[in-house]
This record gives sequence, structure tokens and C-alpha cells, in this order.
Amino acid sequence: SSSIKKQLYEALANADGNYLSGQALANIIGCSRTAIWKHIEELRKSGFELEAVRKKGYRLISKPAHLSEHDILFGLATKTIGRSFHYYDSVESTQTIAHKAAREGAPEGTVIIAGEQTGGKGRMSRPWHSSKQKGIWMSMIVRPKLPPERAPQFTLITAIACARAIEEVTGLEPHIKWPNDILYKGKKLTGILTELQGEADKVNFLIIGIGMNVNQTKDDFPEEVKERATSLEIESGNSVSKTKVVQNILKYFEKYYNLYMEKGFAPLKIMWESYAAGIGKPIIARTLNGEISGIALGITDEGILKVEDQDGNIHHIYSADIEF
Ligand code: BT5
Repeated sequence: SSSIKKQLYEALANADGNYLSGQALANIIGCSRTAIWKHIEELRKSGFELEAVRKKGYRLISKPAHLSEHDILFGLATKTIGRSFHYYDSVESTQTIAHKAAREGAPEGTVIIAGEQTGGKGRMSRPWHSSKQKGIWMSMIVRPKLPPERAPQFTLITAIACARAIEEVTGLEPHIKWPNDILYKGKKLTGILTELQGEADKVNFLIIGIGMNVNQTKDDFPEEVKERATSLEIESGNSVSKTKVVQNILKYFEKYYNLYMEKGFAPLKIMWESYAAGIGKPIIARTLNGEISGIALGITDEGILKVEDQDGNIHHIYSADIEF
């Protein structure tokens, strides 16, 4: 029943201030009109302001001030990204849920977000620590009409959106470490995981996972990452609204995604470079085929990292862990 309440809230918030009839709500949620009526009353008791108009239905006017996670849809400035939105208290991994939803036809821009992940994962199945309510653990489903080799660029676009959102909400100036890390003063604030489901010549869907540390204190991190991880709260000295950060990530992601589909990667490359850490510096790139040491020259128009070794050979790196 708390799930009906939540779905009801989401449906009304999704309606963007328009009326939804009791029957329409009952159809969306898959329950009776009596249940809708009962839960409308419950929402009112929890502080939602709802208008009911005969023959039109219900309309959400305002939400209670104390809501935190459930109100992301409120004040969301996007057209598609995050318009279909599912929040879970605890899941193994939002990636798994998003894959399943995408296979079952979830629309472009669907967002899965969880309060906690018990089996959050990084690249190559490495663990991603996702402690309860301390960070943003979310996955976005997108269905770009592109060949699969373009998929890695989405990691870079997402990184720019995350960096931009962090700046806007906290005033901190983060850096992006190619390909999928956002750092602050060298410590990891955010990791991105882009997974592809496609065919030889086309993407069916991408699942873009974002793990952003928001309100952890140092002691919230497990021993093995303590020295290398940080959170927005640690760095800004304030508790940070996850809702605001999510809204901004979705807003900027949509903006940059549209720009990319219209103009290609070139304009994003310029933005990416303005956030990049380690370019022009000596780095070690650990790939599945071994290590390459050299100077990071930058990225290509495709988003591939260029590294010049000491013999002057230039290597194109598609995927690696970078140390500098
Ligand atoms: C990543 O992998 O950085 C991608 C992380 C993606 C996590 C999101 S959360 C929502 C969605 N659902 C999921 O299950 N995953 C995605 P990678 O570059 O391989 O880095 C993984 C490494 O980061 C680990 O081996 C640790 O060393 C470190 N690490 C783990 N948890 C961390 C945390 N909370 N903060 C900072 N570093 C962490």
C-alpha cells in the first residue's frame, strides 16, 4: 500500500500539473478506483496539497516540505530524462533492474534510483560501495540510434553532466579522470558505468550507471577505499541535497545528450577538456593487454585517450584504469 501511495505520487507528479482522472490513475497503477481515492486521502494526510475537480480528476498542487528522495520529479527540468522514474529503498544493483526494465520496453530516459545497493558494481564486476541513503545510486536507460562503437562516449557525456551538476549545487570544482571517474583533489567522488545492449551495427539500449558519494563522512567508507574516496559533504563541509543533485544531473545529461545527437562529440570534447585531469602529464594506463606509460595527450574526436610513450609512439586507448 505504501507502494500505491508512491506510484500515485509519481503519476501525479509526472502529469506536470495536469489533471488525471481516478480511472486513469487506477489504470496506470493497476488498482481499483477505491484504492486511488483512499491513497489520495493518505497523501493529503502526509502533507500533499491535491485538488480534486469533478469530471477532470486530481491534480498535484504542492508536496510536503520534508520529502527527500520521492520528490525528485518535482522541479525536474527535463523533457524525457527522468520522466519515467522508479525509486527503490534497497536493491542489489540499479544496473540489473535497469537492464530488466529496458528489455521489457522501458521508455527512453527511464531512471532507476535506489537508497541503498547491496551489490553495487563498478567496471569488470568490481564492487561499488553504496551505503544507505548516503549517495546517489542510479541508472539511466537511453536508446540512441547509433552504432555500438559510439557507446563509450556516453561515459564522457555523463561525466560532464555530473561535474556540471556538482559545480552548480555545491560550488566545488571537480575534475574528470578519463574515462569514468570524477575526482575532487585527486579523490574519487563519482564513478560511471556504461553498459551496452546491442547488435553488430546498432545500440538497442545503454544503461548508464552513476554512483555519486554525497553525504558520507570519512568513516562511512570501507577501509579499502577510505584514502581514495570522498563525498560532496566532506569536501563542501555541508550536507548536500541529493534531490537537487539528481535533478541537475538529469537536466545537464539531457542537454548534453541532445547536443551530442545534433552536433556530434566535437562540442562536448571541448567541455570535457575543461574538466579533464591528468592531460599533459605522465600517466600509466592499465589495459587488459598490459600497461602503457607515457604522457596523456588528450582525447580524440571519438573520445579515445591518446598517450605518447617515451619513444614517441602514440597509443590509442579505448579502455583502461589510469594512474597519475
Ligand atoms: C566505477 O567503476 O567507478 C563505476 C561505478 C558505478 C556505480 C554505479 S551506482 C549505480 C549503478 N549501479 C551499479 O551497480 N553500479 C552503478 P570502476 O572504475 O571500476 O571503479 C571501481 C572501484 O572504485 C572499486 O574497485 C573501488 O576501488 C572504488 N570504489 C568503490 N566504491 C567506491 C565509492 N563509493 N567511492 C569511491 N570509490 C569507490
